[in-house]
Amino acid sequence: MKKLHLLSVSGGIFALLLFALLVSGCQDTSTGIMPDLSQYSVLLYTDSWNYREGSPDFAAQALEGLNVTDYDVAHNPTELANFYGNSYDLIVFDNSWYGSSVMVDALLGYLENEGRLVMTSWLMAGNVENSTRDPYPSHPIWAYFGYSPASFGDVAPVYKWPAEDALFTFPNSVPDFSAMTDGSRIDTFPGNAESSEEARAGVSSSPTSEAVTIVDCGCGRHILNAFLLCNAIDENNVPNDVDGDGKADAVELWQNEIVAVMQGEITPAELPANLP
Ligand SMILES: [Ca+2]
Repeated sequence: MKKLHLLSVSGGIFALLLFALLVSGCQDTSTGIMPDLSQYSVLLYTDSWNYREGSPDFAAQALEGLNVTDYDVAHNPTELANFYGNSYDLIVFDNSWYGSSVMVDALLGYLENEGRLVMTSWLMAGNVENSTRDPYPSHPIWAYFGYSPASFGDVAPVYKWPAEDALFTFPNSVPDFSAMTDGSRIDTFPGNAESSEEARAGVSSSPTSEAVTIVDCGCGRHILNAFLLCNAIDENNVPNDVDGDGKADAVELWQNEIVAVMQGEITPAELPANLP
């Protein structure tokens, strides 16, 4: 009887250990706190390829996967103008198309109001195709990320620096973006980072303060992807899943970036109205 009892106890301990191992394998809780995002006011701007072609929109999927189901949405500068003057806890800006100078100025004002923002953008190419367009590459908004646009080009791999950084491990384990498909002839904007600490990824396999394509502000409130996350698809529009975990890699990175900027006490900030 005693032996059976010991076997039963050890079996129970083994089951507990197995359960703990499975849980910890699903989510690494040692690198951050999972915020309850359902309580916050969120604005999504998306004009991504995916949205425009009727494919799954990665940023929207990321929000909904984080229990953000009631949020404002704009798909172009005119729709965004409907929300000027509102305050938001978080803005997710998924941009791969033309913008407006008012729109960029409004986002800058939101950052000046200490707003929280995760952004992927094509606006660094604002004056590339037509010299009469606004000079977005020289807009002061980029300095808020500790980033300055330096070049642009076709789709290129994006490597994590370093791979074990919490930005790439919590709550999802995110692979390098090595299988993206060309969405336009201008897809990637390797730039210069003010400091190596703020440079989180780039187009070279080893870290450098140049050729940076993911940069944060060092303030914990905003992150810029200087490449088009909507290109993380194959030629048949199937989302990239380089790490084979069954989840679109772009959704995984959006979620990690959102969770990274939603740590600590959250205060809503105004998206300014009546800009000059
Ligand atoms: Ca994946």
